[in-house]
Amino acid sequence: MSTTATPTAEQAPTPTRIRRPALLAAVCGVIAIAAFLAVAEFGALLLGGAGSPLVAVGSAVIDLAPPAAKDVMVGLFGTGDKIALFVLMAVITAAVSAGAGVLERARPPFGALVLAAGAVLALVAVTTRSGSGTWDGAPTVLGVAAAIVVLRVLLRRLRRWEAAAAVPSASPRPAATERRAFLVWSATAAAAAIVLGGASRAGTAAMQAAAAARRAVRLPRAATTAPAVPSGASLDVDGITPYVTPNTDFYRIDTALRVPSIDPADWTLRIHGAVDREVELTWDELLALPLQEHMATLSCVSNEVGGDLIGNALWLGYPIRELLARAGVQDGADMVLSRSIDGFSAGTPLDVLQDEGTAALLAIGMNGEPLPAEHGFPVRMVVPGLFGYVSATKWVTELEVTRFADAQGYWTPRGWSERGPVKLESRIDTPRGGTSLTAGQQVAVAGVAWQPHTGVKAVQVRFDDGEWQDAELADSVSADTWRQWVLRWTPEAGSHTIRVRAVSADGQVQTSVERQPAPNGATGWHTVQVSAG
Ligand SMILES: Nc1nc2c(c(=O)[nH]1)N[C@H]1C(S)=C(S)[C@@H](COP(=O)(O)O)O[C@H]1N2
Ligand SMILES: [Mo]
Repeated sequence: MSTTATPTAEQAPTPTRIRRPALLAAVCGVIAIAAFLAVAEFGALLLGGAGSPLVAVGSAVIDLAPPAAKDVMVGLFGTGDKIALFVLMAVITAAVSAGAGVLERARPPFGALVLAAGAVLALVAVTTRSGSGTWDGAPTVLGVAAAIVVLRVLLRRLRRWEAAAAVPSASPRPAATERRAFLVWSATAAAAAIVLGGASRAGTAAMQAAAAARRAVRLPRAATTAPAVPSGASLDVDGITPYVTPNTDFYRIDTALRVPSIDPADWTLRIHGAVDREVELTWDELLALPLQEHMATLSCVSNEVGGDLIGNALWLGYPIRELLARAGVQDGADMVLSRSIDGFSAGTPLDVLQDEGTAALLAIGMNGEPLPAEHGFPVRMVVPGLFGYVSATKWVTELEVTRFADAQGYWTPRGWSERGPVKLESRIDTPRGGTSLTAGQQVAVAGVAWQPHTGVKAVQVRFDDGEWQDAELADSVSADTWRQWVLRWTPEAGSHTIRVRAVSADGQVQTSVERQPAPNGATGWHTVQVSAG
């Protein structure tokens, strides 16, 4: 072994010189913009397809382009002009972001500022689109934040590599290690952006396809139509909840981060478990069955006393009882676990679903329209008298006949009761709490009361510590819906407490006991404070 060797010189790696650091910085800029697009498209997907800066900027460019430019584009590319526009935009964006990368390496934070300036332009395009919503700017903001983080992280790796390559001894790690770290970070960021962006775009496309499929649906006529809503079901009182809730105002509760997109052509319902024969039903088969219209009030177990997680709609569907009969339910079963395409499930008592007198529907229509996407398109369940969490599975694809002892719905292991019959409740819609009334001037105290499937036969109102007074009750089409009520009242000067309670058709008086929604529904009297002067 030679003793004259100089170990330090041998161990020091030869500087791995970076030939084109500016080019690498440009690549970092392009990866950053890919991260921008990926995060923004993902955000747009979560917003239900709204707020995509890609789409908004494209549209803005089309709108703002002078006619001459349009003529040139159409002349050059014909009907491919839109695609050509996107390609052109992509080239320009890539060039600008490459420039931002180069600038950020040379003069931080000016590269990041270029990205931010681009995002501001995108934001203007997104927020000035007709019909844009409050949150539509969020994807762009999140996207540019991601882009700046990616750019700065990658350029830091690049600088460390440059430093290690230039002065090997000054670096704690050899240049080859820094080089590998830079490449791994860049490749990971690029791959993540491509995967997230691609999946998000595909998701948006699927959603738009489902929306188009929904628009193409023509609901069949019901074999059994619901009775017309009598005019007496709606009281003429300002501020009272309408008897039928318009779809756009109907409360929405679900665990879906993103509304499932289902093309009805691909939808099937599988009925299995403790049955004699499995049944599989397609959309076309469902539409060909004799459908039934039924109005029913749906409510959420999480509704607080006085809350608005409740709505009343005309549903169109097929009785679940008939489908269960077709499958042949076996002895010993007492529950149907319905599953949604997104993993939600509800455990509904079998006897309720089989009951001749309960219009438990596999519904496809809501107030004369196909179900809105967020209310379960193409198919959901509606079971009068049960809270939604144990019965109203949206985007339903599976009914498993089973037993409460063997299976649980989504919310049961999460602290909510296995069974969820709707409780007798009533609500004061008007006057609202805190209202200042005029003493001596008559006002309508009014609202709604419900115990779907049982029905409400009386509503009573109490002012301060006075006697309970019977309110006037509006009509309803059946015991499955809520009823409006009103009591005319002339307040004296001073502050007043108004309480309401309902009496069910079977004679139960709504309890005053105050309970929280968990584990099986809130109780108590809705109370509002008003003043008169
Ligand atoms: N797939 C699915 N269906 C679901 C839910 C859900 O989270 N996922 N929530 C249920 C609950 S808790 C309620 S109250 C009703 C609400 O129906 P709506 O959003 O149409 O008002 O849907 C039920 N069906
Ligand atoms: Mo719910």
